[in-house]
Amino acid sequence: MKKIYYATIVAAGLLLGASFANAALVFVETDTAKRTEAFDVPGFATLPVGSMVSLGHLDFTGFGSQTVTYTYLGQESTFKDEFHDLLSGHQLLESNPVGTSVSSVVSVTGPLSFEFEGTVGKFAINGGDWDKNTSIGLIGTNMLVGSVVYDYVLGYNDSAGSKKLGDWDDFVIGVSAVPEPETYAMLIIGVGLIGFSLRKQPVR
Ligand SMILES: [Ca+2]
Ligand SMILES: [Ca+2]
Repeated sequence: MKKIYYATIVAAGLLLGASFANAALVFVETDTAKRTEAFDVPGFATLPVGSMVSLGHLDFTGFGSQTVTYTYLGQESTFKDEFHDLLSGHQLLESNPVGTSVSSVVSVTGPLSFEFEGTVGKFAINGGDWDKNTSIGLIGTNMLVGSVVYDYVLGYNDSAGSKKLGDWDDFVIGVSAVPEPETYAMLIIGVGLIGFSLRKQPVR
């Protein structure tokens, strides 16, 4: 009986951990825009001209420490665009092979600390300023690209005539968060303590 009891608690902890991991990142929509050009990065299902795109920023809302990984998925820029993970100081470049990733350990809630750069010195900061006519768009959520599912896929629009004109394929990244091992451990201990205290309560 006891064994089943503890196995249930551990299973509940793991389930909770998995659901928290999925819920660690949230895209905050601040505007919308319409695709006026084709999305030309290979490996994506068709994203038709005329469909709407959410514009905004990606927040960390998880607890504990989580490793956030940014993966380069391709580009259709006529400029040299870049992605900067400002927390680790690492960058993704157009010269990197598709699938190249950088990561950093995040423990502070709020906008993730990254930016896109295009046309030299023209930035779109996640949760901060966007230089004129640049924007960060949501391409997909829990999206399968190649053989990998990313929590979020983001596309940068580097210099369209206006925010209403674009394709959000000028630098495309996949973003996923995974809890650090000690965060899982804390969670399992927490669930265990809740189970223990429930068990101590007298039956009425
Ligand atoms: Ca395009
Ligand atoms: Ca483009």
